[in-house]
Amino acid sequence: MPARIYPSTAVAVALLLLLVCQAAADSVSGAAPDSHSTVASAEALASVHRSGAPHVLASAVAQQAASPGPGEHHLGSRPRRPCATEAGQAPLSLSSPSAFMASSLTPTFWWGTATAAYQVEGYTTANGRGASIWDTFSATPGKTYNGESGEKADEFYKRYPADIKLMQSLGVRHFRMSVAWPRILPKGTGTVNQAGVNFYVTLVDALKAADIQPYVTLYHWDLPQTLQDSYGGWGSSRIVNDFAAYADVVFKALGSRVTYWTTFNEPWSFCFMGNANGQHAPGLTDRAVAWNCAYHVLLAHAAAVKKFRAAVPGGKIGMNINSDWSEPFSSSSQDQAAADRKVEFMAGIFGDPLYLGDWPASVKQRVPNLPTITSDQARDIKGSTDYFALNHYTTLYVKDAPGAYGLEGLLDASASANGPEGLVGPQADSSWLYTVPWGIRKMLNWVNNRYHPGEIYVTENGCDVPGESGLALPEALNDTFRVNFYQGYVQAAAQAAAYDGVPLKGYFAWSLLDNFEWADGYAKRFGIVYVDYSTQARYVKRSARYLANLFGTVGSA
Ligand code: PNW
Repeated sequence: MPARIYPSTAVAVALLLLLVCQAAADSVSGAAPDSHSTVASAEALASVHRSGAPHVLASAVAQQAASPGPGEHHLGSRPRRPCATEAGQAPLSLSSPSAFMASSLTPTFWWGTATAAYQVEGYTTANGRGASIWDTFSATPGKTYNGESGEKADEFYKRYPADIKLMQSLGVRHFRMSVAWPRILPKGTGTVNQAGVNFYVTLVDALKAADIQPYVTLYHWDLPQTLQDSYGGWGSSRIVNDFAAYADVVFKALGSRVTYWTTFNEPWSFCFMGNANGQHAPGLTDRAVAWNCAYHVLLAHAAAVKKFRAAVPGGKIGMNINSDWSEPFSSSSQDQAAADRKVEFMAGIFGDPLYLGDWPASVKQRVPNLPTITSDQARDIKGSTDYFALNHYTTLYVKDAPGAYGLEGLLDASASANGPEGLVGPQADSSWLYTVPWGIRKMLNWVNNRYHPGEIYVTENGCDVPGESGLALPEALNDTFRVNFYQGYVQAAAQAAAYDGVPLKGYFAWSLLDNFEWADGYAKRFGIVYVDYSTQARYVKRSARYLANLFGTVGSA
């Protein structure tokens, strides 16, 4: 672990809150043309708190999370400055906020941006890379928007030196990236492609030379096609040893350079969207395969972690678990139980085995032919992560609905963005994404109270902006919707840490660059940096400058 981690979480969190407030104040008080919408958002957030909505809670845990922290109920009802007392701390000098951030906050909290290999690298046939299931899926008519693929993406494979400079200019100190399995082992197993290994060694060294710590995910969805073809990929137990062998190659190549790792990005997404509703690669529609995938992911994780302990002493490893927050539609015990169940069917599918040693009881009761986690397997799986990595975007209202199915199977619950008081929050460009800052606070509390993981990192959070792809460049760069999203979510996450005792250690914005958004192709833009795909030019959006301010360096681009 790098030396700049944290003597005191409490102090770091208080400083984080102070900084979020300060950055908000900066964006409001500066000459920024988006000041009105930033103010508007702060007021919208305040009205949620004022109205007490949502006042129906999933559990005692959530009740604790929902209780206002000191000063919180004042949000928006008074000028933004000064904010120091919101963290319960004596006011600090804010005469030089940038220096304050750089010297006090940055050293104690991880600010980062996140990407994934297939979404940014391009050069999908260069230097011996084999085909992945996403190359095949994208090339299948009707599977992705306009038939788009990651063939070019952001050309990060060649352009990473300039992108690293860009990150430096934004004060980014941590960079979440993934390794493409088919670059390392073009056929999934067997002969190592040294050119692929060299690419990641060079990239990691370049990041470190720029004082940016790489945070490496081994699998962000680009399975070598040969493994899908030969035995059905994640549907087969044969994947377990193949993944562990691949992981070991990467641990040996990068283990002396990288401290923080994750095995899998969002297994819920790739198992269920890839195998149950077929919207992602490999495009299957068989729930039984999706549950086998989840099971094999857990076994493959445990097998890889065994290799990790031997190859990377002192390293830390986790799994990026994604979950929406589920807010009960009403205060009835049935709706509360339904909301609990919905989170158990998302975060709990992986979180429960990793921290508690078995599937959630609600899952065991409902999923037919659920693979059994044996006591031997549980011994390896339970306790195999060093920290909790949460990917979180949105919240839905959940009602008890006996007989109702979700993507995972029988849930006896239904979910909707429509709550008792209207829409849960402003809708982003993606139909599944609504801006709901209070949801991240509740989600963090759920994770902390159920698993007590000791350290929690938010490893993805961000949004696309309604209509952004249709906007002219100047309008796209003035992304106040995204500024408001980040402001709300970072503030709510900081409240979870400061008021609820959540051990939040870092935050990664998804994403550094507009990139290949899977089935949505290039139509959805999640970047804090705009990419003109016809020229590959990068343009810093307002949200990047907002985050740069948070990250400790006032952005100037
Ligand atoms: C995550 N959904 O994917 C992934 O980790 C990223 O690669 C992706 O770009 C990002 O979130 C934004 O979508 C998701 O439909 C894909 O609910 C789809 C969903 C959620 C997350």
